[in-house]
Amino acid sequence: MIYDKKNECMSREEMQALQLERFKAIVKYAYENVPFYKKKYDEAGFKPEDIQTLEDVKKVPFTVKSDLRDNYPYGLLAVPKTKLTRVHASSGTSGKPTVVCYTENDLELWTECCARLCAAAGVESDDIVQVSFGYGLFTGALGMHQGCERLGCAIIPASSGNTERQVMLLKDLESTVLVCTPSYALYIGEMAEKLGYKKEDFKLRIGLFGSEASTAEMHAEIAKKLGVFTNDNYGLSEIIGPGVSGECTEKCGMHINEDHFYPEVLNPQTFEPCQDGEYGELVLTTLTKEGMPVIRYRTKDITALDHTPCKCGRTTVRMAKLKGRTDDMLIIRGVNVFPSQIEGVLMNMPEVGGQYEILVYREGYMDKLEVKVEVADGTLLTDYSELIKLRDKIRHNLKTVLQIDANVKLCEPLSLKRYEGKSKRVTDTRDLTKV
Ligand code: DLL
Repeated sequence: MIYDKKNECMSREEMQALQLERFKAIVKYAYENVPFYKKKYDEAGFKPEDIQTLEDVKKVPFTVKSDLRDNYPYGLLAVPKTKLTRVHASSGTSGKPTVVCYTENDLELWTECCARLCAAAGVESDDIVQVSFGYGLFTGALGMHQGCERLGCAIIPASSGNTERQVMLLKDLESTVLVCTPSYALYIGEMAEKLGYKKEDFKLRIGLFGSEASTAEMHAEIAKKLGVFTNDNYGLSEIIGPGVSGECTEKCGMHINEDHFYPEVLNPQTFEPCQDGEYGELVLTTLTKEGMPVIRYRTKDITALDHTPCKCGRTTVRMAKLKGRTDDMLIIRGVNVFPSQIEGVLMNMPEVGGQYEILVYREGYMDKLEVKVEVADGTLLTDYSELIKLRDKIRHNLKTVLQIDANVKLCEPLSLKRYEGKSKRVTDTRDLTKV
């Protein structure tokens, strides 16, 4: 079902005209209402009137994560605090969280954008939706909750954690849609198996997964365990939360709600726009947000755009599954390695399970890569020669894709750490300040 035909199926000309009109307005609005933008633009010699065409967008200075942190908590508001109706925050790895604020209009916009992506994944009003994201400051749970509620679904606000109970709820409450991170879905699937359930014991039909990178191979693994049609959807707190983009049932990229979020994919070195299909850094502008407009935000997420027509009938541009982030790309002995490449190799091998850990460390002056992965069948651990054979096969497959040697460690099933939210699979102990 196309939730909002008028806005999801415009011609390119109509969309560009709308984007230009909104871009001009939001830049002017931010300049006039947020001292941070006024100062930044004045210093750069940029004036809102400099934007006459969409080409001119490149003249606008970028906004980066530290701008949000430096203006903690309310420094980027374009409205008085009294006009706010919700505040969320992203956890961040160190120090203070990044605070994001919504007015009533922003909440309405957010709900509509999430409703669009849930409908695109096939969610319908009869569905029973189990939201297993952590409720709280994190935008994932409430954002998707609101979107599915708007479609008329019954919502089970399960929150994350207590995985045995998640399985019980799935079964007893006959949930048809599961909302969580892909890594948590995999864990729930494993728990269901451990408790003796088969996928046929559940009524699940759709998995709405997002908030962290996942490969097509991982989706296939989840589909096998839980019997769901898996959907990938993307967003970030700084921009709005979930609802920026999501896959339709064709699964050929995530449709961006580009009437509200203007996307650019730029070469991270030159900042020149990438061609369709060429990977670069996603830069997003909120075109309609009122409480906290964010202009040309460098997401650090790496993706590529696709303007070719989609079979679903939506005309909105699609972004490829994320390849990773510019800051999670590992440079190992000079070679660029994305954790998603390692995941792709492992998930293609039925002999290993879905969980893995990546360790990068330095021995003397030499970078080392270690990949820990669980064997799918625990009995293999007693057969030394089979184990060596499997280890060498994984090493070979990794080398083919990564071009570097990895030390592979095989572990018992269910022995690696599981995550109830975003997973953390990479540990890099190198001190990169010392070369
Ligand atoms: O994770 C918002 C969200 C919640 C999106 C639920 C989808 C579903 P943050 O916690 O601010 O917001 O994290 C944003 O997570 O910049 C990406 O690096 C990563 N990310 C989000 N969705 C995806 C995805 C939410 N589908 C950061 N694939 C972003 C890969 C994703 N990475």
